[in-house]
Amino acid sequence: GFVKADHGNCSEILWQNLARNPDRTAVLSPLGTLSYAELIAEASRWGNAFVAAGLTRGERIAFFLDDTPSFPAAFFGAVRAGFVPVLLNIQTKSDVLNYFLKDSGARFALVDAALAQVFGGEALDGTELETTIVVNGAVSGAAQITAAEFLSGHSTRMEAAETGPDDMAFWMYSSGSTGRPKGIVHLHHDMAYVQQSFGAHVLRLEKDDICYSVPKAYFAYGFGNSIIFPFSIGATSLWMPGQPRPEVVLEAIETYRPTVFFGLPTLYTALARADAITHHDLSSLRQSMSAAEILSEDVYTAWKALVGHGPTEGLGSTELLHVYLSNALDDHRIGAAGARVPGYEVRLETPEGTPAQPGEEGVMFVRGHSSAPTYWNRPDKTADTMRGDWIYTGDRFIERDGYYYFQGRADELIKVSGQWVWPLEVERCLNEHPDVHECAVLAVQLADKRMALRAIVSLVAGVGAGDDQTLKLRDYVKSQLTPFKAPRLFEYVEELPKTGTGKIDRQALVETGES
Ligand code: 3SK
Repeated sequence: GFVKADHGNCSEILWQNLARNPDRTAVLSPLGTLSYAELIAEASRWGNAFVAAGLTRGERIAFFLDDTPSFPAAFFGAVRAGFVPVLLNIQTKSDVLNYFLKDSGARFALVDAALAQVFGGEALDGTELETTIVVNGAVSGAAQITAAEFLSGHSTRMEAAETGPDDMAFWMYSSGSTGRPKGIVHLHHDMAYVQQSFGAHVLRLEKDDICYSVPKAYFAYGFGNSIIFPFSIGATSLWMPGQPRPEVVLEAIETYRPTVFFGLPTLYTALARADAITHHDLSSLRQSMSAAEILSEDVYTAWKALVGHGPTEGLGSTELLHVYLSNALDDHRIGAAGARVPGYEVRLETPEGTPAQPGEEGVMFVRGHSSAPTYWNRPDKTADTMRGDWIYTGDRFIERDGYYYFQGRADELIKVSGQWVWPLEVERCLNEHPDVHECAVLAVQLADKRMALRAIVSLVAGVGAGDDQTLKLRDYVKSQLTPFKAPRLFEYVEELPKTGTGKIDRQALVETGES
């Protein structure tokens, strides 16, 4: 059975490797390689340095870090000492950063040198921040010190603080598709549970595996891929800083020869279309995973033709910490987010509050022992989402043969010409048109207060935008769906804005529609 892990301190995930395989490679990166013994020594220095700096148990430390070896070292040092890393999206702009710092009350922050400029001025106004520790480079402002200085003289050994399994361990913020982002509080036992469930039952890494997660570790999906799964079994994790442009990713695969690759649909789409793909040796890959959004059949097939296997699709959430619905490596249903991952219970509820029958649509609830108990300081949002031990996901699904098919968000239904439309259905239809590279369909209120659909479309290379194109796409939707589902407004963009996690940034699109 699945039980709440009894890890009193989640740093045990890393520390157990000290006795088991101290000399195996824990971390690979362009900035250097660390064995498990070296990573643990480095993490100890961080933990001891935080204690010496006078932090108190449970105190938050803001992490504004790219994927480099400093991330896991500082993370494990902080949690081992009983402090709480707040893992921030490094694409955050200064106004939202200011909100994160105020909301978390962090006095200490870790920032990559390449990002240190953002950590000044507006971002710090009115916050409690006292010390910014700059990793991987030089300081660029007052109240900043380098990691070398901060860590200097601290011991490379460290005992775990007396935390318990239900104590707060780390936070991540929801990307906030609407409203203010919420601080998602995870506990010390959550990481081990994710390994027991998705790690042991779906991913099933071997010790010789090298994991490469393009989604970064501040994102829950990347955090599991780069930290929880490889370190739980003594495998290797590749940490690549910088923008994951297709050429960079392909080069990294050729150079570091990862065996297990983690991406998102937008990345697989870009890689499958990159001219350079056929010039790179991708033969090290034995398994690829995808999450967060639906992967199109074309991209699944293109990836399979390139590397010999399609990406295994799953779906998770930051509230649950990782994936709770997944396809299996040897049983993949195209278009399905997946089946329930062992260790999680899922149920679909109809709008009437009754259990949805197979083939009937319902909103998904999930439970399992890795779920965040609360949002920080947001009792209203906590009550909306954390319902007893169930998490209300707000995602609508249909279940067939134990596999779940995503139908859109529960809050996205809009009424056009007196009839209900799910924007996702229109998006899917447009995405099937050969001229469309990607698109988003949103509701927009017209001057006379009626609602209409607005499509924001990026066309494939070589196809021109304009009224003729709009007519063509509108006619296509009319022919495939029903006429009232054809968007009234079409806008063409080079590229759709993405969140730090690679999803289409719908909130940014809503804002451009309002201006
Ligand atoms: O979006 C997802 O599918 C996901 C997967 C794992 C962890 C976190 C998230 C949001």
